[in-house]
Amino acid sequence: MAAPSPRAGVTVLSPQCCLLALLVSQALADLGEFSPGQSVGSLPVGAAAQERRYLLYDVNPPEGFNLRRDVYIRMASLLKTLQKSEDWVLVLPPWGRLYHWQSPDIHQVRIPWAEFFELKSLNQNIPVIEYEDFLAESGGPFIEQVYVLQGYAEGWKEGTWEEKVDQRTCIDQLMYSEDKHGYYRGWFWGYEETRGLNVTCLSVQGSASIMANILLKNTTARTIMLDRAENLLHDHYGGRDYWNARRSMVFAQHLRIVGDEFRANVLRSNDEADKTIFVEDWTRVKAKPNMALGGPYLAVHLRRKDFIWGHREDVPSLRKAAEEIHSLLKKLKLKKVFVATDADRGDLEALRKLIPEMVRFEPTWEELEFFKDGGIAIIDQWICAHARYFIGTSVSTFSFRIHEEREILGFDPKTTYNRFCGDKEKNCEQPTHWKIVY
Ligand SMILES: Nc1nc2c(ncn2[C@@H]2O[C@H](COP(=O)(O)OP(=O)(O)O)[C@@H](O)[C@H]2O)c(=O)[nH]1
Ligand SMILES: [Mg+2]
Repeated sequence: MAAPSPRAGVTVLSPQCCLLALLVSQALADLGEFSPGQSVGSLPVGAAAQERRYLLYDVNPPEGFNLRRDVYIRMASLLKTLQKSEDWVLVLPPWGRLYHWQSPDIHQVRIPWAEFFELKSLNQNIPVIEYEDFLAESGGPFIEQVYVLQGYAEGWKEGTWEEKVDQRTCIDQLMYSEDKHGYYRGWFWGYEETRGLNVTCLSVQGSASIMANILLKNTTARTIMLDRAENLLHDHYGGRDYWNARRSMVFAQHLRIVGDEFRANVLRSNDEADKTIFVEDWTRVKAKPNMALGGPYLAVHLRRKDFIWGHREDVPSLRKAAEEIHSLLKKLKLKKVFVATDADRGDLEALRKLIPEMVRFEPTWEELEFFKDGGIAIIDQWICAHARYFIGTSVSTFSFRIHEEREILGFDPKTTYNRFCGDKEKNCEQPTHWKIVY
């Protein structure tokens, strides 16, 4: 659907449109440019009042679903830091246009977070709202300040790591362009009517919370977007805040239900027998070590596609993976293997021949249309998270998120932090165990 252009809006002389135009130009006149020396104290009275401020963000387009989930955790830390000084809320970037979401004929853009995660659970960690609620609440499709985050053109000097942020000229070609009215247009999650009022490039080096000073002191904008937010690092990877944010990312109930039904019907797996009781309120969960048993099946995540195109040494051939699966089934005295994979049709046929007993979650077209590629990926992850034993693919964030889910459920780390080795890989180092900090 094409959004009406502002030009069309101005030529149609309805009273509402003119009032809006007036308000917008007023708002524009009130806005200051980014100036590093500007402090809240020097602003006109009222501008820095205790009004709610909105933090928006986006990630480099080629990044997949599971790295994006990681960037959310970094933004949650920043929001926590901001909240110590002012009332801030994180606006959840709608999902869409992801490279891996290739199912044809399904409209996969402007997807709200509630389709994948429980908003109530997220809100128990930090205040969050969906983008559409932001539009309603903030009164219009304008983002006052867009900061495009980038590294430093000169890189960093060896041995002198310091955390810093500086306004710099943009290194890459800007993905925003100014329209006739001086508004910035670009990719705002498929909301074509959204525009930025200011776009500035910032070179950043450090953890997410280094942005706090800029947001609190160097700008009075109430709505601020950090684009390319993956340039910021974790405040403290694996620390308490990290895990609180991670634990708050509870999968949406409708996806859990489908995963649980599949577990029950196809894998004879249920929470009571598996000792994986799900508690709705994550703040009250504290898994005892090695508490979970898991369902009577082996789960594997076989990442293919772009992971094999580069002939990576740490990714196995299907034959090697099948050998490993059979040897694990024997060792673990299990009969069933659940396979989560992004393999193409050819690879799937080959897999079926190599592992005839393999079980997969294969959605009907209706299910795919309803849950979308992101939902199917979550159902796969949920089923993998409940298995007696899991083995994943080297440095896949899809596999990493399964590790975390199993950690939350209280599995013995030996049954979780495993990965396939490449056919000729010499030092097949296994994934790191990240223990929950409660
Ligand atoms: N349903 C499903 N999708 C997968 C699986 N493996 C990969 N994908 C898709 O491919 C994407 C991989 O990108 P990403 O999430 O960034 O993980 P990474 O690239 O493996 O680190 C996922 O988000 C899914 O869309 C799988 O086992 N099941
Ligand atoms: Mg990826």
